[in-house]
Amino acid sequence: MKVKVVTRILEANDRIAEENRKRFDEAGVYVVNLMGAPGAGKTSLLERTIRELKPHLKLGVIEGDIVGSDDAERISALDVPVVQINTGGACHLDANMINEVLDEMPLKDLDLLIIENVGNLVCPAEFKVGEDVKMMVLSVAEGHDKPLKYPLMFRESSALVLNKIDLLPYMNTDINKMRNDALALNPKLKIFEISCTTGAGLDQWAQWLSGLRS
Ligand SMILES: Nc1nc2c(ncn2[C@@H]2O[C@H](COP(=O)(O)OP(=O)(O)OP(=O)(O)O)[C@@H](O)[C@H]2O)c(=O)[nH]1
Ligand SMILES: [Mg+2]
Repeated sequence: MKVKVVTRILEANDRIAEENRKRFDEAGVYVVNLMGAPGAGKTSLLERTIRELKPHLKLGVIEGDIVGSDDAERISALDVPVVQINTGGACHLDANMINEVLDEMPLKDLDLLIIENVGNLVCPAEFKVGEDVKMMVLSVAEGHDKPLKYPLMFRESSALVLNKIDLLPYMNTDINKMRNDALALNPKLKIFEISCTTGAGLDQWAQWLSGLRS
């Protein structure tokens, strides 16, 4: 019985995700669902990415957090359209939450919409929101055991950004193990090693991201 209920919730979510996807396609906007644990560096990556890509692409952002508008304020300072969703306790965004804010986003004017999911290494991977692709940020500070302990998000993502490589000299993290374990879970995963603090690796990431739409 419990399994049946969960299945129905996911089916209802998938139907709304399809609706969202249709609206994104009609508007011609490419949509990324960006996931990762609290503090991995999702908003920092967005700030860096916006600075790199703003001259070439029209970007928009939807921020998902349990409470507060800190992340939306950080993005708003860069002068791109942003909407903050507060889940009020839920540890992930779902398709309905996205559906409810779509009228507030100038979708037709955008090339790329990035949705920053609630900081969590598990739940966001279970819910489609209508995105073209899922991507994730994992910081080296989280430890090299994370891919094997939290496999779903690695399996669901098209790209993995290994962030905070500037901290490697101070950590016992084996970044090669992180990479290899992630690739064992998902051989198609595109992996970028970056530092939002120093800017290392950001060119390559931004170039790849901007090429996805075509
Ligand atoms: N050393 C270092 N710190 C970083 C880097 N990227 C982000 N940080 C710091 O990590 C902290 C968390 O960064 P955020 O970008 O807010 O992380 P987030 O994933 O958006 O966090 P939530 O939205 O709360 O899930 C901040 O203090 C950042 O300055 C990095 O490459 N190196
Ligand atoms: Mg954030």
